[in-house]
Amino acid sequence: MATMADFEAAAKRVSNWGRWGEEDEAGTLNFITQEKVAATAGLVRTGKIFPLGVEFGSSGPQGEFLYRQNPVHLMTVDGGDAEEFIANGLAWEDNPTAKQLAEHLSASPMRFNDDMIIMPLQAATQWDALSHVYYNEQLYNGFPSSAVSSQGASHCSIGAAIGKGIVSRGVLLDAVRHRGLEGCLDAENQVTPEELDAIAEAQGVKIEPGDVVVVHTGWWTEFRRTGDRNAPVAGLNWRVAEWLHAQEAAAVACDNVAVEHLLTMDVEGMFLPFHCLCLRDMGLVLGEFWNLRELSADCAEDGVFEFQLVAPPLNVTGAVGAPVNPIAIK
Ligand code: UVW
Repeated sequence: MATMADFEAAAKRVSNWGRWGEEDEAGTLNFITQEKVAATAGLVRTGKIFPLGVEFGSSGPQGEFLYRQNPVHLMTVDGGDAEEFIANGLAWEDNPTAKQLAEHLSASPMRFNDDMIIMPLQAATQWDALSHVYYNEQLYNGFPSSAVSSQGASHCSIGAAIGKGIVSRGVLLDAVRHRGLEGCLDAENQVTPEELDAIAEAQGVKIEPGDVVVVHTGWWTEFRRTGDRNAPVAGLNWRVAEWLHAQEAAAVACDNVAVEHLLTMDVEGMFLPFHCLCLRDMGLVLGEFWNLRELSADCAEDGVFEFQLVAPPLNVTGAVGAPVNPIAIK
């Protein structure tokens, strides 16, 4: 097992604090330049679209921990309400605007439906903002952890990512197919930097600065097959943070719960070391619960592992993470 001294040395090596200025809150998304975005247009060759967002609903992946639940979706209005309202009036009769609405509805066949959703922003397909995870009371770029209060994050919220798109070249590294598996990676067997190099070489693809690295672990496919929310998570080894730093990647995303491997403590005294290095030291956002099944099948078929990735997070004020429906376009 790695020691805290190993972790601290790695943190120093990958640190991007000050790299884009003292006030920077966008971190490695700064690698996505205007030229980089323009070049993604050339990656669209067939017009095939792969929505990578999973469904936000009651059968989602949450539930094992009380602090995160699956979305609760409620209807607040449906067409039948109008009939009831027109027929019985109720308290809306006291409100002139509502009264006018009732008159319009009764004079017209038009009806409408409205709904609302209650959910943790981390419920399903999401980006972790840079304020999501920290240690030693500091966020990315040295902002104090007190920047996150009951009012939300005043620094390093998901809003810092909004201005950057997120649009870039996405590259799929398919650990499942590389290991010759059909389903999910063996949870004991972490994805290492060396394996990512081997996958990239075997796929004939090279990671370039500003890329969003997307790693297929098969977890989502396994979850849909078994419904087991607690299925052991195979993911990236903590040392992959240094690998991403060396590639100058803009972000990383996986089809699993936490991007990183969750089964064991790999650094003595530090839980979620990959999160800590990526979010807090490098300033690199993490994408979780991405559905890579169809994209993986298509990439295996045509041998093209790069695509235009369009993945803007929902712009929630002060949020430490946000839902996203990423689209890969080939
Ligand atoms: C934690 O659970 C802390 O992080 P994540 O949702 O990013 O896996």
